[in-house]
Amino acid sequence: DDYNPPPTDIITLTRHVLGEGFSRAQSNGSSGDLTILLSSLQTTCKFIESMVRKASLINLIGLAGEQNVQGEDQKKLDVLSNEIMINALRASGKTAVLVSEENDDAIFVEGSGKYCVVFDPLDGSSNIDAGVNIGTIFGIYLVEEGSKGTLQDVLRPGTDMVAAGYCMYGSSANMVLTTGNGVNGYTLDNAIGEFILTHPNITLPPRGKIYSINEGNSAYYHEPVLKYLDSIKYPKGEGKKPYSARYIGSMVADVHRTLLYGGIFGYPEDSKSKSGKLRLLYEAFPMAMLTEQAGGVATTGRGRILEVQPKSIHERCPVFLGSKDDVNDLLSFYK
Ligand code: P6P
Repeated sequence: DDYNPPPTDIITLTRHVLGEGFSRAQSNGSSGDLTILLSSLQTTCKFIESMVRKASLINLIGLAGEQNVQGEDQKKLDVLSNEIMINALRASGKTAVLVSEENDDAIFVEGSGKYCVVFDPLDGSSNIDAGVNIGTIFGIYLVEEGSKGTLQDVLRPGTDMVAAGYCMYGSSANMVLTTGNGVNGYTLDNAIGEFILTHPNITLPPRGKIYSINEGNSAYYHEPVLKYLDSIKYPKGEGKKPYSARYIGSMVADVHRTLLYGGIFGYPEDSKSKSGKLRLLYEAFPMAMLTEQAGGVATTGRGRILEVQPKSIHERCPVFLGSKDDVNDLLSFYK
């Protein structure tokens, strides 16, 4: 009698979002389009995951021989992931404007789609060859009232986003998503090809014990950052212990750990990178929306990331995000 039947009431991502969609429909009459859009995003992430898994086998490792808009060497996986994502989003029939880290210009989709998706198809790709976790990051806007989809629809503050998420390709594929009612995590069950709800209602602890920043840039840091780091490495006060340093150098992996364990992640501006390194539209905004929806704080050091008004689709912005007490401690050095 060691027969233990498998669960037969599994909550897949599609079922879970449909459920949220249903409650949203009761509020604003959404027609399920977001659910359809998210299922095309799921397909993309499953495809990318399968490629990332096989990468070393079908020699996708290594340079594709081209440069992207950032002037970085494109890895083959980058190129394929970007193509898959653009094709799936276009084919969904629900999109009007697409912005990809890999494309100089925005892509305008013919048809009646009403969603704009900004994304980094394979963030952290400089780590691909080392087998480090990488991921897809995306944010979703509704086109503005009466718009058919123009550049203005994607040059809006992150507060206008209706959904945001990432899929991390690691020992398993983890999708983390918010549609504005909290944050949920799903794990891909390859046996049935479904993302299963495994981390309902992800909530950041008010304070963590980990800081995550590339201290190799310390020589370029401005005073407030240096003072904050000093305060957590050489804490004053009876019994205070220093924080642990954890830095993977892949934003999806560093943010995922921060959402689950708490603490603070940062990529500040410094004397070398005037606006930091991370991209506003498809790195900072989605991660900031997730962080706030999980009860945390996401700031540029001067203000709330989500309230930044983008001027161009590839602009950068300084990022600090994580547990609210930790980020507020950092902000106290900016006074
Ligand atoms: P650095 C990866 O290339 C990336 O865009 C993010 O995923 C990551 O957080 C950051 O750059 C790492 O940058 O300068 O610390 O190597």
